[in-house]
Amino acid sequence: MDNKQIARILRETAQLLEIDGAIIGRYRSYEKAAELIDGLPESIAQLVTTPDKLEELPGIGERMVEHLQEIVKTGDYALRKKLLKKYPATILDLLELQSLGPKKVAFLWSHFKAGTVADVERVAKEGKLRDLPGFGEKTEQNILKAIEVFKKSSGRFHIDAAEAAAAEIISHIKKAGKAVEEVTPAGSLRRGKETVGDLDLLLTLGVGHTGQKQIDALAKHILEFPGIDQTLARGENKVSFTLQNGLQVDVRLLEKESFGAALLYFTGSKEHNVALRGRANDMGLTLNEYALATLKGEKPVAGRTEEEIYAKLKLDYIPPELRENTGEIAAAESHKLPHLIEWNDVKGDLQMHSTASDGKNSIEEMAEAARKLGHQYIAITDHSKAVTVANGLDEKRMAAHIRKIREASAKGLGIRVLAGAEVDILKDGSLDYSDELLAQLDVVVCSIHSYFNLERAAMTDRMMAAIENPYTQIIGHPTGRLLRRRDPLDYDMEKILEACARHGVAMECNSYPDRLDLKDVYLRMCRDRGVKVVISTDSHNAGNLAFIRYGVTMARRGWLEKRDVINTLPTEEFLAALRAKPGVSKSKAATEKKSAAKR
Ligand code: DGT
Ligand code: CA
Ligand code: CA
Ligand code: ZN
Repeated sequence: MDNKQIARILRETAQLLEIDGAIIGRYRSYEKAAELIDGLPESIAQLVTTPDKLEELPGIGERMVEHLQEIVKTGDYALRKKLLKKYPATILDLLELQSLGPKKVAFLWSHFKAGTVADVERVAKEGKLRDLPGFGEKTEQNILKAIEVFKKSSGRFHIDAAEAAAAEIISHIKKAGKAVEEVTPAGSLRRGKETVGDLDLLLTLGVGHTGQKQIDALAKHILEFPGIDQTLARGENKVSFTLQNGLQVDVRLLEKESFGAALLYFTGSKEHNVALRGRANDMGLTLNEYALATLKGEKPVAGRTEEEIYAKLKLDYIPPELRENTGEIAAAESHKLPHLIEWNDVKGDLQMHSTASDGKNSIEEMAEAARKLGHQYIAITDHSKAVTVANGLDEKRMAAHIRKIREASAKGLGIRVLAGAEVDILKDGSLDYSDELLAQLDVVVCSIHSYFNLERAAMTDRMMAAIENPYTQIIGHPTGRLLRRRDPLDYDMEKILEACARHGVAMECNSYPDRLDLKDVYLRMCRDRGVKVVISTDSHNAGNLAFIRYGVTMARRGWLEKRDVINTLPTEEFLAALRAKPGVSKSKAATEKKSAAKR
């Protein structure tokens, strides 16, 4: 069991307890433990064997140690199971809807026995929610809106959840030993899509293990994976099942000779495959999941590796992230594919929160974790005062916080810590801090956290005003989307990117798995229009810093190269590449910052 799963069990227990009307202290302890464990680098499954060490962690007491031992040992938690007898598991879906918290969910359950999204939709459509205490007509509308978003994306899974599930299944399958040569994820996960509909795994059989009896034994082993909810199919060379969270998994068992052709086929996308097949046909060849072969006589010409198939099709190798039939085939033909950014190209992380606002770790802890990841610099960017729910800092607190960050950086933590803030873009597009305070910051990230539903024209004006503000350097999570939960803000992206290019404002590629904002198409527009991009994590704990990989994957899907992303530059060059603030020449800014760091 990995930390993510343990955290999920704890979080669900907390949510169910809260729905059940438990007192706050009771569910908060589960919630806190979940948050901690989610971001913990050490494995809980290991730590439970040394309870004393486990108890040293903040907020983990003797009782929680026992709970964790139970979870690691049994793979579940008795209290959670008991609560799931009382409430349907689908009640947890309701909490995913924006504008529904545990109190309201409990209320809906006790009044209408509404335990699924469909139930809630029905009572909302019947107009039964508007007169309830604490609801009102606006809430009813918002709930219906949230249900639309949920329905559009239901059945899809965040990339981190899909990746974690794949890793576990692969590790189980590999216990079969020599029967298995390799297991490789294909499909949308391999292409790095932000959400995944189902998992496609390709298994190559070990040499001498390709007999039907051996394959049957292997299929049986695969279906013993403990996380399986239902077995869907068990064919000659395919097994399909669902996991407890509803994710479907298809495992295809293949011989090595056709691995390349199968990998190409099952990686997709479908549109890329169709285009490749057309090209093959034009060349007198045929391409399927077994091989590339001659049209006449079906003599195989390639199949073991993707590289050899692309080469035979007279194409450069196309990285999976680009396989969407959006120009990659023409580019591969003319040797014009981008040299995509890689994750170790990134040298810093420019959005993260500390305990000063809604983060879980101190400045020093964030710095240490970032240093371990190999970063040369980070910016601590706590929230500004408008975001009261996230304990945003007023001007006085922020000024003190800036001093604290500079002191921490001066301590020599082995990494440069820049003083930043995530400054709210208010309804009218003005920023949440005075120019005087903004001038003191090294890094100014500006984001929208309120009034998500302005009309397109008003939202475009609001963004324009923020970009035209001379202190704005980076736009944080630019479209505000939450995958599976909230639609992107509606504004004229073309106009906004043109303004960013003109003013030297960078767009953030936010690596947080439920944001991944900007999306690939917009990142590619940034590249084509010369808009600078910054890849950041928006971390709320030290463990989140590793999310940077997902941002890099999105950047790759957006065809970005190292030179398109300014936080691939070393510290001073990065600072020089940020938009210079008024009255501060770039070279002067760099020297000032240098001496500030030395102080
Ligand atoms: P997903 O699961 O919705 O996130 O997206 P994919 O891309 O993983 O799609 P999936 O699981 O339906 O199929 C995996 C790959 O198999 C897909 O990317 C391309 C290939 N494939 C599936 N069905 C077809 C088809 O009808 N024609 C072609 N050419 N390829 C297909
Ligand atoms: Ca798939
Ligand atoms: Ca599939
Ligand atoms: Zn934010």
